[in-house]
Amino acid sequence: MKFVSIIIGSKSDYDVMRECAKILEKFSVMHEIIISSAHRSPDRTHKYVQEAQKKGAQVFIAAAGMAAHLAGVVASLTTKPVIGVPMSASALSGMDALLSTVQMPGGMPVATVAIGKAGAINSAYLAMQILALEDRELAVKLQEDRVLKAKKVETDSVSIELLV
Ligand code: RP5
Repeated sequence: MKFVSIIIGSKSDYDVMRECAKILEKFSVMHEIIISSAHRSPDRTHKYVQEAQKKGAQVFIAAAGMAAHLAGVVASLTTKPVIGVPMSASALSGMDALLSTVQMPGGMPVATVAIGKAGAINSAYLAMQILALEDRELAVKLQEDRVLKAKKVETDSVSIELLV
């Protein structure tokens, strides 16, 4: 069973990362979401990544805030693509997590998306774009979504042009 694995560092990340799961649900892409921390539960994180790979995880999405090492740790445990989502969870508004997530050493990539909600959403889209390389049906759905987005720009524009 092929699926997308979403790992969040804390329950406090859930509300934002729900946005990621919602997009995957909308496109009927199989996924699972668990809480596991690079710092607070390192053994659980290691065990989970190994088991998820065996179960069929194709892409990992790892979201964490503050000194966010979760995505990097996941990347160290798998050669599947890892997408990191920096959470805004401290006085630094996610800049800490952004730098911790994006600044991986050469040869250990984490595809890092934007801080917070936009990143959560884009992590789902990026995961689907990776899956769509070998899934024609999903590729067509993503293309149709782009067409709808472009149409929405036009209808939104018309709605405000009429107000002038
Ligand atoms: C990180 O620390 C988590 O991913 C979360 O974003 C942040 C704060 O965690 P809590 O103290 O809210 O559990 O590990």
